[in-house]
Amino acid sequence: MNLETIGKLLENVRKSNPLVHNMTNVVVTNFTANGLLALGASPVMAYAEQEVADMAKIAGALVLNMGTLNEREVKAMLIAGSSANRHQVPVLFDPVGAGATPYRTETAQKIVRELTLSLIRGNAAEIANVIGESWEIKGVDAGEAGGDVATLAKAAAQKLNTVVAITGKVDVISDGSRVYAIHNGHPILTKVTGTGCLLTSVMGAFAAVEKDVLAAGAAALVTYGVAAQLAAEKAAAEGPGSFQIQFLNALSTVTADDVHRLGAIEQTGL
Ligand code: ATP
Ligand code: TZP
Ligand code: MG
Ligand code: MG
Repeated sequence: MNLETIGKLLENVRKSNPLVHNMTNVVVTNFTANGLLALGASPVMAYAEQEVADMAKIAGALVLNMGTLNEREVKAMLIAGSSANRHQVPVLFDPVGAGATPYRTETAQKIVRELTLSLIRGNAAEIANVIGESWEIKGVDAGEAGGDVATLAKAAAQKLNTVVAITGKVDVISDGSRVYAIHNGHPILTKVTGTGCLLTSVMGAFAAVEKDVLAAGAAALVTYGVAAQLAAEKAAAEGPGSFQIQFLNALSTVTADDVHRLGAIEQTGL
């Protein structure tokens, strides 16, 4: 995985304009659609159990996000996910708040049990709770308790037989054998709600154009972090409101050249 390949994948997303079917939460819906549009993908949100199987099968990727889950939506997610699985459409999962309540933890574990997932992205606490390990979580935000996130990502990828990304100050991504660490991003991302959720959908856009899900996921993490750095240069001092606008702008203008200049990815020794 090198920065040239990542730049090419970014250009492929823009050229292909992939349709990304999102079943996401009420907090981040508009931000997610705008972020995908800015990047060069084509977002659609669809939830009705009568149509999700049809939408998922024509999409380049399906993104399931349980941020504001309810029984009707979980049922529809399983219908959409099994349609995507039947039609070889990659399914990505964001287990928002897994571990915060028993209902969230049980639902996340049901989704990983019943669907074949290409990628799961969350904070460390969410990923730990999906695989049945306890890790402090406060609402939907990662707790303070530390731990080795690279080891956790690799173990979770092996246990769930999928690519696992854990984000935070440093992002890690593993397919169960290789582990990459990405040192991009900016702390002000934590002051805008939905930056994790949008990232999972951006990973969906990359997975739609690249079958190697580890490469697609790593490329999305680097591109997203570099865009955040460019936006922060312009707006971090003004605060999260200005940053959010500049971040959407940066997703639409970030280039392969920026990725080459600022991207920071390494394969870990694990
Ligand atoms: P949480 O609820 O714990 O904030 P999340 O789902 O919002 O999780 P994040 O882990 O915040 O997801 O990841 C979203 C983006 O923010 C990623 O690109 C990540 O690299 C970046 N990020 C998060 N924390 C930092 C930080 N301290 N410094 C730099 N980038 C960060
Ligand atoms: N509550 C339920 S979903 C949600 C909140 C605040 C959004 C979480 O978004 P992110 O991307 O995990 O910060
Ligand atoms: Mg965050
Ligand atoms: Mg999140």
